[in-house]
Amino acid sequence: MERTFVMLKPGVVQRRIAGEVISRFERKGLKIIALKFFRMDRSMAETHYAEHKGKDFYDKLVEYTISGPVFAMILEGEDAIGVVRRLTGPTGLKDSLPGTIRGDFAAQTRLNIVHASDSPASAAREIGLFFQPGEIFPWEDGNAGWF
Ligand code: FUP
Repeated sequence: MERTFVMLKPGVVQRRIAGEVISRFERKGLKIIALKFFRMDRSMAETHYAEHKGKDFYDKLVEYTISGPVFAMILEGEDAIGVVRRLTGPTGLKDSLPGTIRGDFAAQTRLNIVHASDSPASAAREIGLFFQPGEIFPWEDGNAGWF
């Protein structure tokens, strides 16, 4: 089992599509084991996107990230990092195909709706940045064999 970090960015809240996006992760069979709704401050957004500091899109990316509340969550499942990245689709608008979350809901690369960890190292870092251990609730289900 693997854990990954997913964030539904402010545009998801503004467009009232959070349920639809979360539903895609649930229907795949991933488990939500942590979830919070909050507005990030600038310093947290800058820490989260530190790898992009200095790039031309960085300032606007940070502004967008703190422009309103987000849903932050941890999803668990077999190969969860790869599974979630395939569900979200690639970063760039031109590469994200219909059927993926970004392909279906995002009209600009910068406003691409969701963030998802891209490696075990980033998943560990991001989970640690957004959640305390006591905010994570693993659970068992009787249908586990189906997923
Ligand atoms: P991802 O891991 O798919 O979220 O992609 P990145 O970490 O490379 O990019 C983080 C965010 O920066 C993207 F969600 C959108 C923004 N971005 C741009 O605005 N322009 C770019 O050319 C690349 C990324």
